[in-house]
Amino acid sequence: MVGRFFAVVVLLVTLITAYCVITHVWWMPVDISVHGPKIDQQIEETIVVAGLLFIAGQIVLATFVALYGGARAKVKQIRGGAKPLIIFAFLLVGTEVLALSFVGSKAWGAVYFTPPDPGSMQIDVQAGQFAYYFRYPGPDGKFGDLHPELINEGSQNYFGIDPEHDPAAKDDIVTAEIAIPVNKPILLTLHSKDVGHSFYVRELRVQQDFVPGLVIPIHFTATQTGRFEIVCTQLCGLGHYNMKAYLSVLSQADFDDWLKKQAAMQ
Ligand SMILES: [Cu+2]
Repeated sequence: MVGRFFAVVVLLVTLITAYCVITHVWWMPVDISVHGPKIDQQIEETIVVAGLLFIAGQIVLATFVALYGGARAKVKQIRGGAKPLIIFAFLLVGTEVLALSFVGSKAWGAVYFTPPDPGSMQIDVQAGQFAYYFRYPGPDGKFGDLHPELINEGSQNYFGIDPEHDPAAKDDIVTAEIAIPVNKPILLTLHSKDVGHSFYVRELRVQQDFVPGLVIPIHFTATQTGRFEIVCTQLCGLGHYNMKAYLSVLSQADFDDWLKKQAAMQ
């Protein structure tokens, strides 16, 4: 009796879970990137494969529990031990993971093994406990050199640039929010001034860690205008929960206006 009751519970949990996944009750937000559809397709495929195995596993569990569970349960040694079963499971799961990695490498390669478009707009990003700062090269199109020893929150020199001695740094535009033109390839170069952080924009399907001491490039093209949240997804200290910024995807004209206003505020 207990066994059958538990089997029904297992099947109900399976049905409700499958329903929520299939009807996308909790699902990803809309994708606004050029590379995103490949990632979404990969996630769908992974969920289908994992979901079918999950359902099959739950049905087997429910069957065994209905047949042998409850008061009739007896501990019985499988003849010859469970070794063959474990080897079989090991090979099955191993093959599945390998197959998914192989298929998924296409989506991964589209993000990481494709060089950025040569016409990309480069924006420098500095992460630090617990904020992001962004840097545009200004009218000369050149970034000033970085001198970490010059980083100073008090004088708002978040990147450690030297505008007094470095002509390329003079017109650099440093902002607390990032704006980009829609349909324009963007290349971000990520720096961290203290610990590991992360740049995560759900709608862009971009999630990349910052590592102190490294300059990490990441590129993407946004296809829709709007305002999106950037959150830090690496536990980076007490203020981690509050580490966020906003990304505005604007039309080219709006972007030009925005950048002009930011330049005037430097
Ligand atoms: Cu952080």
